[in-house]
Amino acid sequence: MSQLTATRALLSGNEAIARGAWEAGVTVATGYPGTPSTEILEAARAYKADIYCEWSPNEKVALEVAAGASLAGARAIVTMKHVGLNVAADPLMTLSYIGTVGGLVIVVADDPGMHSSQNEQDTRHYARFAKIPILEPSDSQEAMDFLALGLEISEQHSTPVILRSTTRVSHSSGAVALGERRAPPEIKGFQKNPQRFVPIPMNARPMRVRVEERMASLQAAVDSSTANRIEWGDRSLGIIAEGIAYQYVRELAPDASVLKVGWVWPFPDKRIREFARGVKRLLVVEELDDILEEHVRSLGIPCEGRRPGPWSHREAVPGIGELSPDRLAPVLGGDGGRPQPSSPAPASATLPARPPVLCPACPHRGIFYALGKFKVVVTGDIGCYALGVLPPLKRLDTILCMGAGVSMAHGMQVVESRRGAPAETEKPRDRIVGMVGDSTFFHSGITGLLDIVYNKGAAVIIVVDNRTTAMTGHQEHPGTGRTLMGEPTVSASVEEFGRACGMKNVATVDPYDLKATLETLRLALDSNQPWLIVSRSPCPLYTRKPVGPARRVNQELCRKCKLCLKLGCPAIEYINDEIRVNEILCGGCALCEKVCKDGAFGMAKGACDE
Ligand SMILES: Cc1ncc(C[n+]2csc(CCOP(=O)(O)OP(=O)(O)O)c2C)c(N)n1
Repeated sequence: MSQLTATRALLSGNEAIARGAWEAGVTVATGYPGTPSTEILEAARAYKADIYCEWSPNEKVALEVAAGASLAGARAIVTMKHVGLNVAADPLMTLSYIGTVGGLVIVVADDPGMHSSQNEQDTRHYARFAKIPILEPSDSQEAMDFLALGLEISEQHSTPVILRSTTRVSHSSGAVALGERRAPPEIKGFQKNPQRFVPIPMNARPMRVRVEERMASLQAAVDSSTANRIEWGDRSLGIIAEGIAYQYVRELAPDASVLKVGWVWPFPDKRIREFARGVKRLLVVEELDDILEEHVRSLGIPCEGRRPGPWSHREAVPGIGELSPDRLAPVLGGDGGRPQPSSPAPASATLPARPPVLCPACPHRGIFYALGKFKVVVTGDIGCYALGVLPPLKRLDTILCMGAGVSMAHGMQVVESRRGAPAETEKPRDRIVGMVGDSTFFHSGITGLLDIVYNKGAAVIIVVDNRTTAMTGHQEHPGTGRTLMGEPTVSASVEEFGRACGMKNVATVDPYDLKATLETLRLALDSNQPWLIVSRSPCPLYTRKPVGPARRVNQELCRKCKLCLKLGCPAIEYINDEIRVNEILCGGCALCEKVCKDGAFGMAKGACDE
């Protein structure tokens, strides 16, 4: 956190949310990592004297833990990325019925443009679906203020509240006014009340009615909330905008009248009507889906946005990807009067595209290379190892969602076994392999494994265990032996989980030991049985230690067969018809040495120096 003054600081949206939680008296903060939400809990850890923080194994558990804390009377937050809310959707839908005691805010960070996500989702749908309020900040200050507002709404209306951030708000920094921690409301502990907290059908039916009554009181509250404000200007154009889109609108159309919507659902109908009455033409600018726009139309108010309105002569607001001033300029008429940049095009516009690659010395490379020696279909998953889909490795065939690497393998293998043995004229069939990371295994891989064993499947499951959640920046998980609070704890064993599921064939390999890895894979793939193979070696970026000394190519021995290039290691360069190792990048995993048939690779300091 960089201080501006004693009471103001420059904070990212995520840091501001963490600070807001501390100031608002939150005592429990849970979550599961996922870009762009991850830094919230990492920043909350700075307040661990006051806030208990945990990485839960997945988002469903995280929400349930926060719900328990809320029912016990504490203020709580839970953080996740947009797809995490799919995982937590089950508790969410019924928590809406049960409601909250201590304020509970579910912070969900959407990723328009899919900077680091497998899909684009608009979390606002969930608010409507679960019939709970959603707030959307436009900058760091609002991220902090809305967190506190969300807790208040949650307590006043006994409802969980969603705070929707987006990549741009979460990761941009802005000045924030700092305050002191306000004493949290008295925590009374859980007060038994089955009619309220136990939604068996006879209780759930009245709860369902109360949800609608709550909707009515929320509707009244949103209409008077200061989170939604009208900024009157030139009345020939009125723009309804929310989230980061508000900032772009203000930049491009500084003179226009704007209705800034911060409490997005229930919709602020009164404000919308008042605003629409005061302007000639109405435009709705929102990122991702046209939720507000559709609602404005449903009120009988003509507007334009994603769809053209009666006055439309401009381009539509883009509905796919992240908005930006550049993308919105044609919608608002040219450059909106903003000064043209005098500086040259940003470097990103002139640099050649570089596909993402596994880091040098990444342990995942060994298992991918070894898998390339077999005829397999690999149902992959999400994590650093997803990069194994790209050339030259090209070893992943599917990705769906976290955990699906295990379960989809089972589904495919069931079909394969029902197809029977291939005819003599047919090529041998591919064996089905599922691959997940260690964090993913604990997140949602275990149940899939249980399914395979229980239902007599025969897929080979590989857990690529690099001892951390690498993809999102090295967070702890149940297998790492440390908590988010920085304390040592038990380290859950993938192998023991496998055996507990009933898996008989469990093996552990070192992915840098290609020979042993190949032997184990052969054993597993030649059998007709299910296997659990744990490919274990820590991520060198996490340990911050090279695996071994850097390698160098002896040019006299190298016959340029280019086999080493098949490793896809960024440290191995092919320049001017010469294969070289970039010793600054090399992490010393020696896989190149192991795949080279000419013995051309050796330690940089030693064998090939002469
Ligand atoms: C439901 C859901 N939650 C969170 C994420 C963000 N995410 C992507 S992969 C991943 C875990 C990666 O860790 P691991 O499985 O150990 O593989 P590694 O990156 O270390 O290779 C996370 C948290 C996501 N994509 N989906």
